[in-house]
Amino acid sequence: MRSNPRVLAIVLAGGEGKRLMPLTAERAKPAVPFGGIYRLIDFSLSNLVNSGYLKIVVLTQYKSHSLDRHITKTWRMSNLLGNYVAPVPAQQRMGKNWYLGSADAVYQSLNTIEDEKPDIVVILGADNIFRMDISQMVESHIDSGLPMTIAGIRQPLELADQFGVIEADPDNPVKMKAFLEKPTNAVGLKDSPNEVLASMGNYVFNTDALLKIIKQDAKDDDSSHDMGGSIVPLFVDAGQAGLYDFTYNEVPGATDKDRNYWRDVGSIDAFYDSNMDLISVSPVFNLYNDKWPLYTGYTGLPPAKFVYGHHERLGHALDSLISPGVIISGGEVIGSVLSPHVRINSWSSVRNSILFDNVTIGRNATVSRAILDKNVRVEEGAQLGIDADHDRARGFHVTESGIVVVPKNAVVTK
Ligand code: ADQ
Repeated sequence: MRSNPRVLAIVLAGGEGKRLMPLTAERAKPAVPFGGIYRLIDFSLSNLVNSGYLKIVVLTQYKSHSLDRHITKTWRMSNLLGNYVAPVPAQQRMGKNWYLGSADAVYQSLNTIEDEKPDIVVILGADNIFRMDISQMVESHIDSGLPMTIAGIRQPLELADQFGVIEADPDNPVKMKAFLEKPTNAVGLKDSPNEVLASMGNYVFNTDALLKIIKQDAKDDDSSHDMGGSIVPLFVDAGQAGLYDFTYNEVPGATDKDRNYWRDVGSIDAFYDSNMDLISVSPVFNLYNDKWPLYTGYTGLPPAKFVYGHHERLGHALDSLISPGVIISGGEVIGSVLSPHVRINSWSSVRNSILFDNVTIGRNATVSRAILDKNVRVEEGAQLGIDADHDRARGFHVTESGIVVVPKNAVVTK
């Protein structure tokens, strides 16, 4: 392997995100807005670009329109050096079916690898919030001499059934001994019984090994054709799977708190909590790190504006992320994340909530612990997130922990 390998990155962006419904009713999970101005996929793409990997294909599938639009608008790169971020839709090449699983998505798009002829293929998920210098993982991969490497991070034992769970080789910490995809009976780590080592869904492969295994898996009718479920175990069984411990990852400008931040925002509660992580006074994930910028799409918006509103009621926001294009007029916003074009009107109160693009909060309305999808309008005097039974009666989803979610374009009446 040459010291400066040619790397192609593949971002798996076909996830349906069922547990994020209704936020994924009309958009692919990687296109779900996050942190006011971002979409979930911006984190993986920013990590790749900041790591110097500028040849990227994004495999899309389910409800990919807004994702495609976001990628083509935001992630258009200069072609001068042959760099690209290219969305590749399902049914690119082989067979009539949509992708069966993430490994099938790679199989159906093998021509993108064969055309590029990279030495190494990096495969990332598109639904995680983190900062990672992928080149450090690639270096570790090359040093290990193994054909495949997976990134691991410690996670609470009770979440083990949502992740691939890794057992490191006790004699060789950069090698995997065993791997189980979403086990229901996982055992905690020896040195920390309440934690497991989880796969972050990020993989590095030598190209020849990936092509061989993906083609082999495609012929296996019993396979789930999934990266975690099928491909990783094949490497582990052959004693050929490397392990990269995310705690070694050093990203410029990271704080002690957010150095190892990684969240899988698979559920509404996780999505909500992860947004809230951004706004704490000393945030667990710090957006204000210009040494590892997070890129996104909005351009041409006016600054956020705060006005007194009627009868000199002070429009204000505290402990909140307020995007450009927002107008807060005589209402209060506390502990919340507001996307562009949100309007907050007089005597209204928005607390501990997430408002997507173009949400309007009417006068005297109260919103608490809620997620409001794009274009939602809360009518004058309406209450949301105060009485869960009333919220459910109006057809809104309320999570066990009491977060209410209002779908795109809905009107919240009294
Ligand atoms: P999950 O996230 O549950 O677990 P999956 O649903 O396959 O696995 O999603 C992984 C990535 O692939 C996501 O970015 C998703 O959008 C994308 N994806 C899913 N199906 C796809 C398809 N058919 N076509 C294209 N893209 C698709 C995975 C691993 C676990 C690991 C967790 C970490 O399988 O081992 O622990 O990620 O979050």
